[in-house]
Amino acid sequence: MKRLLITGAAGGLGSLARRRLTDLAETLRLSDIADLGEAAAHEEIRPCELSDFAQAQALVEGCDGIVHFGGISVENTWEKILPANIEGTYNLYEAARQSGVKRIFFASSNHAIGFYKRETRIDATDPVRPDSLYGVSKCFGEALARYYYDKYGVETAVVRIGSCFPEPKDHRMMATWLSEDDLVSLIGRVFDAPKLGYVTVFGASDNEEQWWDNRCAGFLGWRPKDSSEPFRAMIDAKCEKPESEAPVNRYHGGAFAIARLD
Ligand code: NAI
Ligand code: 15L
Repeated sequence: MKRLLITGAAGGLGSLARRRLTDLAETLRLSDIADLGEAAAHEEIRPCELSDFAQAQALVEGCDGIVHFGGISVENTWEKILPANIEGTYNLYEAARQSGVKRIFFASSNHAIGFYKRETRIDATDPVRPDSLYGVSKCFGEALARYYYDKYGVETAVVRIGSCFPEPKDHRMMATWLSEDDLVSLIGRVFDAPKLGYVTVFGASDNEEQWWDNRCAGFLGWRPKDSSEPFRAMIDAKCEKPESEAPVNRYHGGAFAIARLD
C-alpha cells in the first residue's frame, strides 16, 4: 500500500499501530483529535474531528486502506457516543466510498455481543447482543460496514476486539485478552488477504478459556500465537476472583453488561 490511514492514532491501540505497522504502507497517515506529536519521515499527521464530514473527507482522500480506531472506546452518554462513534463512523465510510478506498479494518468490540452468557460459545453467525450504548454504536458500525460492502464493494474486517492491552488486567481478561503481537499480525492478514469481502473476526489470543469461535474467518489464516496463561499467577495474586455467580461474571461483556446509566 502507498498510504494507510490510522484513525485514533493517539490512543492506546493507535499508538501501537503507529509503532508497529510501518511495513504495511509507504506512508502512515495518522489522525486524532488528541495531540500526535511530530511526524517521522514515513508519517503524515492530520488532526481530524471525525464527526465533521468535510474534515473526514479531506482526511481519507488519497488513502488506500484505513485502520479505524478513532472514537469513544468505553461506555459513555448518548451525547458523546452519537458524534464520535455513529456520525464519525458514517463520515469515514462515506468519505472512503467517495475516495475509492478499498479496505477497512474496523475496530468493533466484544461489547457488540457482551450480553451473551459466559457458558455460551458463539461465532460470527450469532446475532449481536450489545451490552451498552457503546456496544450499540459498534453494532451500528458493523451494519454500516456490511452495507458499504454489499452496495459499494468497500471491503471490511469487523474485528470484535476482546481486551487488547500489554497484559491481562483481571480474571475476565484471561478469556478476552488479545496480545499486541496478535493484533498486529491480524491487521497484517487483513491487508494482505487477496480478497477480504466482509468478515467478522473475534480478536482474542489463544487463551485457555475461549468464548468465541473464529471459524467464519478461517480463510484469513490468522492464528493467534500468544496466550493469557503465563499471566495467571500474577492475576490470581493481584485480583480478587469474583464469585462464579456474581453478576459481573455472568456475561461476555463483564462490568459493561451490569453498569447502568441511570
Ligand atoms: P483509546 O480511547 O485509547 O483511543 C481512541 C482514540 O480516538 C483517542 O485517541 C481519541 O482521542 C480518539 N477520538 C475520540 N473521539 C474522536 C473523534 N470524534 N474524532 C477523532 N478521534 C477521536 O481506545 P483504544 O483502546 O486505543 O481503542 C481503539 C479502538 O478499538 C476503539 O474504537 C475501541 O472502541 C476499540 N476497542 C479497543 C479495545 C481494547 O481492548 N483496547 C477492545 C475493543 C474495542
Ligand atoms: C472495549 O471495547 C474497550 O475499548 C476496552 O477499553 C476494554 O474495556 C475492552 O473492551 C474489554 O472488554 O476489556
